[in-house]
Amino acid sequence: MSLSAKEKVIVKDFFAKVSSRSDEIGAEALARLIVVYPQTKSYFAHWKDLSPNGAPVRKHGITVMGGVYEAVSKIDDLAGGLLNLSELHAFVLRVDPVNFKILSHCIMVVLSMLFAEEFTPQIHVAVDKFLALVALALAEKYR
Ligand code: HEG
Repeated sequence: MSLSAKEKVIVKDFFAKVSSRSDEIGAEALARLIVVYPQTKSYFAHWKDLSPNGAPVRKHGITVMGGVYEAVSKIDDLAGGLLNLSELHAFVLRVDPVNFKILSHCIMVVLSMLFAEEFTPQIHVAVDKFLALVALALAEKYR
């Protein structure tokens, strides 16, 4: 699977358009991740406050979206561009790659919620593919 040149433009344009609300997207997506898929909380057990709208969850949601924006900037070479992040998640954090797909799903839900008008089926399909490729790139170092 790969993104066409047109899909890359769609992804870049969409994330540029919603960038002013990036923090909100990330915080809401991470809050949903731990509420809807509580098994994911085990990775964040070292935080004092695991409440969905608490400071650590919000802050980490913002960090994760920073990673997503980094991926947008490296859209032509996701595997290479996200290598360091993949190594961190594989060898240090030991995050089961299935969780990348679960988080992608939460991001999609939040995008459709916050941008009901803008998130057209055409953008939906391109962003869905992009996030699947980001998940694949993050899992690169597991093999
Ligand atoms: Mg990960 C740290 C990005 C999915 C658990 N994650 C980080 C960091 C970034 C990032 C940028 C900080 C790296 C650093 O400090 O150098 N994460 C990122 C992306 C995605 C993702 C882009 C998927 C789109 N992370 C993810 C998932 C889990 C997870 C699904 C677990 C369910 N990440 C995780 C943990 C840390 C990071 C436990 C360390 C957090 C901390 O202790 O502060």
